Amino acid sequence: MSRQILVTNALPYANGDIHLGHLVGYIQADIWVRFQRMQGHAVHYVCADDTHGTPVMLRAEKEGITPEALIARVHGEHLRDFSDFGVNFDNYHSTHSEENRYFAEDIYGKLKAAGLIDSRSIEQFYDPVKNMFLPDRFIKGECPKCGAADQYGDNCEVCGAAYAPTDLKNPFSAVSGAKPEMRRSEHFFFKLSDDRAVAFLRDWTQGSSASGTRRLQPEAANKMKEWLGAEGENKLSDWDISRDAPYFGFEIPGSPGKYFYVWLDAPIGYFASFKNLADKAGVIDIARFIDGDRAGESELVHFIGKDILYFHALFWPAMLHFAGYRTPTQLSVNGFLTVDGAKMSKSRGTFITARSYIDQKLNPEWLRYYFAAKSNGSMEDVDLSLDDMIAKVNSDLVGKFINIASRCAGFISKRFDGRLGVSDPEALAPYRASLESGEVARAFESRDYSRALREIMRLADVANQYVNDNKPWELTKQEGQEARMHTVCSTALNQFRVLAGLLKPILPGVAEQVEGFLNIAPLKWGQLIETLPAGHAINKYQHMLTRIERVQIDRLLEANKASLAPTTDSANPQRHAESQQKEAETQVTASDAIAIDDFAKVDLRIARIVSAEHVEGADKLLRLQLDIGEERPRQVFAGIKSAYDPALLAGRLTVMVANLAPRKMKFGMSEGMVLAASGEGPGLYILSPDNGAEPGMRVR
Ligand code: B3M
Ligand code: ZN
Repeated sequence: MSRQILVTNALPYANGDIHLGHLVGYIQADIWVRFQRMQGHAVHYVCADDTHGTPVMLRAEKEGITPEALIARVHGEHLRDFSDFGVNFDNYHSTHSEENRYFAEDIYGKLKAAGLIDSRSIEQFYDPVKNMFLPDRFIKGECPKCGAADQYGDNCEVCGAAYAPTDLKNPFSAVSGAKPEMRRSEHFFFKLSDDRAVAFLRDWTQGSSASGTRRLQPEAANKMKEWLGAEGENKLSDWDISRDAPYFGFEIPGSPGKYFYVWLDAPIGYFASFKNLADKAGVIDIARFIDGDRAGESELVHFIGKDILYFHALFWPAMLHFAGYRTPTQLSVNGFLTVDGAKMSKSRGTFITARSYIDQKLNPEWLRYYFAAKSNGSMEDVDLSLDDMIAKVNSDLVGKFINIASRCAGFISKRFDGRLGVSDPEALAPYRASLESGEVARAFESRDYSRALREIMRLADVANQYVNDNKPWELTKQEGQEARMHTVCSTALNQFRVLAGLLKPILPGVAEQVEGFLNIAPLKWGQLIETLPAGHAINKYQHMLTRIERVQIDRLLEANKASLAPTTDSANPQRHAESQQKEAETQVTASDAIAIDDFAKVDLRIARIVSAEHVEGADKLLRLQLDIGEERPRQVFAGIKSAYDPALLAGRLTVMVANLAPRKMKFGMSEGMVLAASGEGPGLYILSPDNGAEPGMRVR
């Protein structure tokens, strides 16, 4: 029976570029969708941009455009990135849409009617310069635990402590630099701590859907157990779902000046995109996919990253359930992407954007193949090991798979007028057995693509072995071996056809070329077991996939480094990088070399800027108090007034020369010197140490 499946990917936020880390989940979902369609199931695959909230509002303001203009531009960029990687949504919509407003209001109204919306007054940081309440990520200050400067309002990147923004020491607004004030305001809450919600979630997160599949992967289900606490315990807090104006989003009906929090309407965007598709297509029965009492008639499958599990396994199903909608059949949660074993890094160039990959002319199917080979259906992180990717693509795809066709096709077109001969059933038997066992199909179904590929590559080995054993290039020279050679090449091409079919969910582009070459209708799973008969005409073989060369990867890394170089010459990053290098070279030769002992005479220390203030009567200087772990802070006058707002300096770490002879200045003693970088033009940049440095540490 044909299944009815609605598949979604997480909605990317509308203020940033798509990078390879995003693509892991999108490629995994797209492969699953293509597989299901090859099986003959009906799949609707939708996504949208997640557009609301403070970051989009502020970014648009900074660019001097409306939020609507910003999200329209980003929508185009995102959609183009996805389609260039073969991620083919049936619809790519926006959370800033009438459909989404409709569902958000409907769900909110029903939750309210169910007694699950509360309102209470809360105290929150307010930016008196920008006249707005500050989301946690726009408040910075010193970590209450370890004292590290410049930490975000919810957790410390240095010591890892989690806290409330109100716990920060010397907080400041990251928007204006102003010192925030505490203000009260009325907020709406979704009562997740309600007994009904807790009981529902305990059951939902551990259970299976009607079809028998577990809703959550085992690791995710365990995480939920932790979050929900033991039976009888209630660890859930109510969820704050409103924000005050100014906010880019949907105003809450009946509550002027209050807006739905971006995360309230973001997942609802799945339904909005689907409704938009249904309205355009005209033939989809949308109720079958979203109504609570028709859940048994269809499946709803969400592909998400593990960072947003909380939203999708707690808030979202609870919202849906208590508003009378169906809940997800399954969440497919993927881990983070690392590159060569490390977190993606802008300075190493491993923070690779989707666009740069395409611009550098790398083949998207290489990445699809590699991500598939590293995906096993678990929540583990996926490592993109660049040399391993090169090796795998070159040896598996080009060396084993494409090679079968390139070795045999020429004989068929030259010697047999492009017509196949009789195939050898014995050589096809392992293929038949594998297809009948359903091994590859089961692996695809459970999203264990690496297992699917192991079996597919085993079959590719079988074909290569067969060609090696039968050597058509020798048969062609031997008298009376014509028919044998015809059979060998035809058999190998039939093996190749099956492999292309099995790989088609992963490599849609290559599969399409194979279909053209073999002159066949689009490959379907159920037909793979058939054999192209003698007399079937194929087309001339054309090369389908090239090898990856290391230089292409190096260029890709370089491109992602260059785009992040300091912006003094941002219009031409290439030239900027070159001129920097020249400067460095001339310095080495031009300046007189010093011995290491000379350098060691300078006592450089990490210093915390305890306070910074203007100096009466000085137009260049700021008075700094610098803590370098001594009993009392040092006073230093620094000529950085043109470049820094003193309010933004307090709390920061920097580097100072601690053994400079004190100098008496008009305004007082200066007991050291702060280092700053400058170039020909205006602009001054004091130094910051990497995370982990402490006041008083020696720099050498
Ligand atoms: N936009 C992911 C993020 O920006 C978020 C996903 C929404 S899925 C409904 O971190
Ligand atoms: Zn800390």
